[in-house]
Amino acid sequence: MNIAMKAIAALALVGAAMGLAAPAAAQTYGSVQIGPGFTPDPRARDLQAGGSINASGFGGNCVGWIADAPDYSVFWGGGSNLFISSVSSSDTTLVVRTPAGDIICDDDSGEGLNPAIGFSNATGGRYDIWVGTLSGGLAPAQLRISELYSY
Ligand SMILES: [Ca+2]
Repeated sequence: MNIAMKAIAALALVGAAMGLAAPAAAQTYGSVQIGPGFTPDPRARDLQAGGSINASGFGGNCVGWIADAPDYSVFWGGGSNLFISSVSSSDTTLVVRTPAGDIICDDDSGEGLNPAIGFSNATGGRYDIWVGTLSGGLAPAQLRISELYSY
């Protein structure tokens, strides 16, 4: 795993209303409500990455294929650092909608071809997360939510 803050992704703020599912859409793989000091760290969720939406349509550095509904949501208590990573033997990507509605994407900022997005002093609220596959199709991946590390 990387040292905390090492892999903070370049941010691509693409705007809120980019056609992603409405905030009320149910997450395919659930959600968690956590805050600074949460245990266990990381929270891990196995899922199938990928979907029928081309994330490059969101602009910026967004790439990969994602589902319509969010895969997972984190309801963050606010403060401290928040790292969102996907660990997979496939080349996966991340799309995250912040509590402010900004869309942030990453491809390979984690270990190997894993995507990782880090928020310093993360704003409290809801983070909707999509895990994509760079080349399309579905692939098993493990989403990891951490206050300490990217993966
Ligand atoms: Ca990747």
